Amino acid sequence: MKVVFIIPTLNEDKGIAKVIDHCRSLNIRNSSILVVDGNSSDRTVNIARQKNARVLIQKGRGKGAGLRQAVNSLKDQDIVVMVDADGTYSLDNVSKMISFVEENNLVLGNRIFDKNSITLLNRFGNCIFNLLATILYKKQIHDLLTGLRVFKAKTFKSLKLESNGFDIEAEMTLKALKQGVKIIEVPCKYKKRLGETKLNPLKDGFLILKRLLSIL
Ligand SMILES: Nc1nc2c(ncn2[C@@H]2O[C@H](COP(=O)(O)OP(=O)(O)O)[C@@H](O)[C@H]2O)c(=O)[nH]1
Ligand SMILES: [Mg+2]
Repeated sequence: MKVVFIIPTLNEDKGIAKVIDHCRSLNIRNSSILVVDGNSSDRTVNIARQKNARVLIQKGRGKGAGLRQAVNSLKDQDIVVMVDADGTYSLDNVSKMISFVEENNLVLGNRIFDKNSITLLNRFGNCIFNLLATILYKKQIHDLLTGLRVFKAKTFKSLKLESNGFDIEAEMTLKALKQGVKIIEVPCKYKKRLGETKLNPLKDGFLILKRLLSIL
């Protein structure tokens, strides 16, 4: 089976080279790298191409729209490793995560935050969303919004996701819970990001909340 690392980017010229190198250093058999770019105005796309990654320029903007476009371009059997381009996620457990994907169709990286890797506001938001999801869906999820995940393209497509923005992770986790997709969480270290965040805690927090309530 083929493994595809999908890396969504928007102006990530500080982190993209490091993340591509990190993915390659895992030496996963039959793997390739697909960068899906939301029309960056910096050198992200040039760097990704120099590093011999395949680059897909998405139509329009938004992490969710970009990821959906990227996964929809794959074959159903392909295994996707989804990871951000900002150097935050440790990939130490990715081989293990891939080995779990036959039994558990959605494998989530459960973030263990380094000091200063996340703002207090974001940490608070994460806690509230995890708590809400646990209460509403009656299954404990420790990290609903994690950006490191492994799944088959087929599973992703079956969820019929609609999010265009940073609500994509919430939608994916909650629809998987609702549809009885087996989920497993694997710990992953989370470091301070390279470059600047694209997430607006209040605007995107509200979008995520709206998404969470719409799936109930
Ligand atoms: N393709 C694509 N990727 C995006 C877009 N917006 C953000 N991203 C990427 O999504 C990932 C997560 O964004 P980030 O700013 O790190 O959000 P945070 O991790 O929640 O703080 C990063 O790799 C971004 O470059 C977009 O419009 N299109
Ligand atoms: Mg990030």
